[in-house]
Amino acid sequence: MADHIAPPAGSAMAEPGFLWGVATASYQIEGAIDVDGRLPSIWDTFSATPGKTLGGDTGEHACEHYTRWADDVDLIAGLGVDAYRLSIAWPRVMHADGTPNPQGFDFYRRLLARLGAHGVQRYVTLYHWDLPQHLEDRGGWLNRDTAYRFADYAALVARELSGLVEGWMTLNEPWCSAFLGYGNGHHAPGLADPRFATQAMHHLLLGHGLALEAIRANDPGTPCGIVANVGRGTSDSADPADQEAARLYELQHNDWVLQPLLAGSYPTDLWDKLWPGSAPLVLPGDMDVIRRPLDFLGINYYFHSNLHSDGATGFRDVPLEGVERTQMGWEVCPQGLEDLLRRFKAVYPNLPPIYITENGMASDDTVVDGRVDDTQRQSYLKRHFAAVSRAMDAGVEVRGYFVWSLMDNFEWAFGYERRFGLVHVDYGTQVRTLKDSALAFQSFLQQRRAAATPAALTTRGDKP
Ligand code: IFM
Repeated sequence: MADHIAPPAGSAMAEPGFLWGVATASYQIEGAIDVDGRLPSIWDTFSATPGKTLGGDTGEHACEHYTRWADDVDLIAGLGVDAYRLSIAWPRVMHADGTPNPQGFDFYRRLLARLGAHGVQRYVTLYHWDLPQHLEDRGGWLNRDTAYRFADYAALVARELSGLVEGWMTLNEPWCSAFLGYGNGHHAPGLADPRFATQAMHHLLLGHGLALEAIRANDPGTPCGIVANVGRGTSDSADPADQEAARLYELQHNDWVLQPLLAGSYPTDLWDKLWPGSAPLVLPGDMDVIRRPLDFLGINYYFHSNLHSDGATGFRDVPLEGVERTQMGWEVCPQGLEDLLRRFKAVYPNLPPIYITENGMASDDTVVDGRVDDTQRQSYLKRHFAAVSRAMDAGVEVRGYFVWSLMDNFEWAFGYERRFGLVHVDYGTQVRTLKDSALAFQSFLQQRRAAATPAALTTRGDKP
């Protein structure tokens, strides 16, 4: 029998107005990479390159969501969530000449309509890392022009899917696109130079600001935001050099993205201290575009890191002994999420309302007699719900929480080995099995709905 996952008794997170959801991303679940006019993406190229992903895994089949989408929507609705966060694959919906691909849009229209028919709100990310390869061939995010192409794409999608979406998110985790993609090469396109990372980040954020305007012009009234991954970094050493290392870690992971978005400037210690000589080229007016007001901010949080000085200008990760870790090796630290939310509110007075757009963990889950015992995930989620609840009690406005992920999927450079899903996927048969955590989440959502007044329930499905 599944344990019960729930926020603490009396928490605002248990009220009907709080949005509970699950999340996925196009490349991680869709498969069908070469059908109905979909163009190649940088992740097709990268994952097909020997040595880039664990076991040589690619997104070629993934969860076959492109053909199994209707059953997957029913699965989502069956969980009882209020909302589903998904992403649109840019190479599926836009031809290289900028014109729409009707077959790609048909897929997303049917998907979004079925979600809507079930009363599930739709939160749509425009860019979750699957850049069309033809744009990478012209420099990708190192080319300023890509920011303008992204705005064209955002305008097209907002126009085509207007009325089917309750919330738009421009970019997912620009830190990962910039740093892992162009700074250390762990992700597509696999380039490794901090000067590339800072320039890519600038163009990503510029693209975000341009896209906000494009979305608002083409789907007026639907809230728009961006999703940032954040990391908690502290040091177990009181040595000032190690304390400074922890400060630089958070600067690099969090403020590199949040400061330009919310304060219109970059934390210059990035190029004055951490990566000397890596300042990006910023043109007059760019920061005003980047700091355009957000309707909400998505926060993705997973773990804590312990930092020491690297003996020069940077930091190094010194993993703590004897702490709880996930299948990814990530240190479990719910308190870090509360700390960060409180810090962001203190540092950025104009912090918009927050959605936790991703939180969850990977474990080596197996189906035994039709059941998946994922006790650690249930405990992980419950403790993170409590951390968010404490941050809300301290005055941080959090409006919703999306568990990552709906189902096991392609975990980028780690392929299919790492399982983040509430739902187990057998990649041989594509059978989906609700893990105990999914059953526990479902049971919490059912109880919450049963306790809600009829008046509160009629607001479900309305735009926030
Ligand atoms: O799977 C990813 C997701 O695509 C982006 N955020 C982190 C998740 C877990 O690594």
